[in-house]
Amino acid sequence: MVADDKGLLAIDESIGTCNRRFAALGIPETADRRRAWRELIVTTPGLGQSISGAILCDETIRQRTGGEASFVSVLDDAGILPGIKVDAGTIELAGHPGEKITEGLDGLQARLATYAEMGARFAKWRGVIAVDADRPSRGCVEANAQALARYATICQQVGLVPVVEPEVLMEGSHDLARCAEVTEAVLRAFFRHADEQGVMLEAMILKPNMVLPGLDCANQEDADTIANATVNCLLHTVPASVPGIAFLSGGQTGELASARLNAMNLRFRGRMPWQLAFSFARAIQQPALQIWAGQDDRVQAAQAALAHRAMCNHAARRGAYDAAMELTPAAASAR
Ligand code: 5MM
Repeated sequence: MVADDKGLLAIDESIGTCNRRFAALGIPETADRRRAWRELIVTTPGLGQSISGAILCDETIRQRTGGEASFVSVLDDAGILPGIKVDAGTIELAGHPGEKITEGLDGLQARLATYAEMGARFAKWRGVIAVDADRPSRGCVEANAQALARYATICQQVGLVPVVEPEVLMEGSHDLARCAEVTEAVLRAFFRHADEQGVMLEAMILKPNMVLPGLDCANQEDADTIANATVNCLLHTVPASVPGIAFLSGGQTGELASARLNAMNLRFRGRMPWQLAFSFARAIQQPALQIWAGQDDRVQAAQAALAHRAMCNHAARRGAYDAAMELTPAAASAR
C-alpha cells in the first residue's frame, strides 16, 4: 500500500458528503451522478502509476461502470488495491458537548467478511477530534483511540489491513504548537490502546492529519516549518514497526498538500523508520471535480487533472515535487 512511492486515493465520501460537494458545483445529487463521478475516477488512464489503493464507500463498492464492470474489477485490472470505509459516521459523544465519537463496531466483523468477499483488501475508519481552548477532552481522545484500536484488531482478524485515521481537525484559530500537542496526545492514546487490544503494528497503515495551524490562525507557517513539526510529532509517537503513514489532506489545497508532503520527504530522507505517503480525497479530487461539474463531455479533461494531482503526490513521496509541475498542460486545464 505504500510501496513504489505510491499512495492511496480516498473516494469514500459518504452519500451526504459527496452530495454536499456536488451541490456546491450544481451537480445533481443522484446515485447516477455519484456513480458517474466514481467511474470517471477509477477509469482514469495511468492512475495505477501513482495510486496503490482506492478507498471506496458502501455505495461505490456495489456499483458498476456503464460497461457493467464492477468498480472492484476495474481497480484490480489497474493494479490498484480496493479498500472500503467501514465506519458508520460520527455522532455527538455523550457527556462531551461539541465532541464526536465514531460508530460502527457492532456487527463489524460480519460486515468486514462480506466486504472481503466482495474484493476489499483493506479497510478504513476515521475518528474526529475538534480543537479549541477546552477541547479535546481526555474522554473524547480515549474513546476514539479505543474505537480505532478495536476496529484495527477486528480487521486483522478477518485478514484486512486497517487504515487507522485519527483526524485532528483544521477548523479553529489554534496555532501550530497546539495542533502538535493535540496530535501527539491522540497518537499516544491510539498506540496505547493498540497495544492493549493486540493490534499488529506491522500490518496497519496510520492515516493522520499533518500538524498544521488552524484555518483561522493568523500565523500560517511555511512548508518547511510544517514538515518539521509534523515529522517530529510522528517520530515522538509512531512506533518504527508501523510500515506506513499516509496523510489525509483535511481541506488543504492540492498544491499545499503536495508541497508539505514533499518537504517532509526531502528534509527527513533516510531519517524516518516508516514510509511517508498520502491518502488524500479533496487534495486529489477537487480540481477534477470542478472541471467535470457533472458534464459527460468533460470526462477526459477531468481525468487528466486527477492523474496530474496523483502524479504530483507520487513525486512528493520522493521529494521530487516542484511548484513548476503545476504549470504543465494537464495542470493548466485544471485551473
Ligand atoms: C478527512 O477525510 C478523509 C480524507 O479526505 P481529505 O483528504 O479530503 O481530508 C476521507 O477519507 C474521509 O474520511 C471520507 O471522505 C469519508 O468522509 P465521510 O465523513 O463522508 O464519511
